[in-house]
Amino acid sequence: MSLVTSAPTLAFVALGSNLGDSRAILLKAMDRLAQLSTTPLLRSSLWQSTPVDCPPGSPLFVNAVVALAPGGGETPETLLLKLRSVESEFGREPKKILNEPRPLDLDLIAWGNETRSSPTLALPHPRAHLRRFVLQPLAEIAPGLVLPGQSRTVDELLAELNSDERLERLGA
Ligand code: PH2
Ligand code: MG
Ligand code: MG
Repeated sequence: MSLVTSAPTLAFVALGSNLGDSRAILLKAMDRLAQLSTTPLLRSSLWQSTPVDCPPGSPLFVNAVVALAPGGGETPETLLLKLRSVESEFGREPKKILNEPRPLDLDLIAWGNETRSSPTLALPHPRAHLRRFVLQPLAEIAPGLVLPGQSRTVDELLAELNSDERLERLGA
């Protein structure tokens, strides 16, 4: 008999919305993502954030991060397809303008220690470690996580971050 167990690989997904009832959309989307996880979802708070690299006059965002435990047959590529389809369920349309307002954006930030650099999937997300709207919620659920390619934990990255993004935690 073996009692050796190992923690499941976690996939981290960043959620963002700046079109429609963003708070309600993110809460519903988290429930939807829970269906893709074999263990209860780890959920950050909802954070209101100022737009980064968006068209002038873009609305404020609501952002969050969740961690899910993918099922046995899942790969980063199959999960990505499911995330795209959840975005569509919430009314996301093909983009016409870079970073235009959207009801739901689901970005795969990391999947365990996997790395990818294909045109459709980069892992870990190449800008995750630079963005407060990702790091701040991520720090609530995985402060000690070291993203592949980084030497510092999420908490350390956040403490050292030089960015003028403003974030405000939204109450439940
Ligand atoms: N997403 C982007 C670009 N800029 N800014 C904030 N505050 N939050 C986001 O989710 C976000 C962004 C591209 O997807
Ligand atoms: Mg995004
Ligand atoms: Mg996206």
